[in-house]
Amino acid sequence: MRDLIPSNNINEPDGLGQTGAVTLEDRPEIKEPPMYQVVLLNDDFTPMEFVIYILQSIFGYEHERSSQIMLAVHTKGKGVCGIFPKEIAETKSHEINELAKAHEHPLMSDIEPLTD
Ligand code: TYC
Repeated sequence: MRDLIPSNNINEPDGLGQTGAVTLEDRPEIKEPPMYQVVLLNDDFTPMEFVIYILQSIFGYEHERSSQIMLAVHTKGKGVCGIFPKEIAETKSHEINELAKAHEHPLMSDIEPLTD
């Protein structure tokens, strides 16, 4: 019976065997983007208040929280200041490094992939 139906009938509008129908999955898989942590590195010269200012302006932390993160980096050598999708993490790290350079401080940050 199938042979009697022309290929460009209403079920195959383009005549190429394509119905144009879209199949929706019952439970579409929602993939979360891979996340990256922005890591701040300690150095001996960048003023503590400058690091606090960076954390407030780039990450939106309040002074108290920024101070805690800065002191953790100061004592441990490095520390995570936020976790974001790759492009946002790259932008924030780049902003830190550029601001530090503009103020002639050696402060550096980097990003690291988070594998869960
Ligand atoms: N160690 C610096 C100082 O004693 C302060 C500092 C903290 C620098 C954190 C960088 O990521 C840093 N002035």
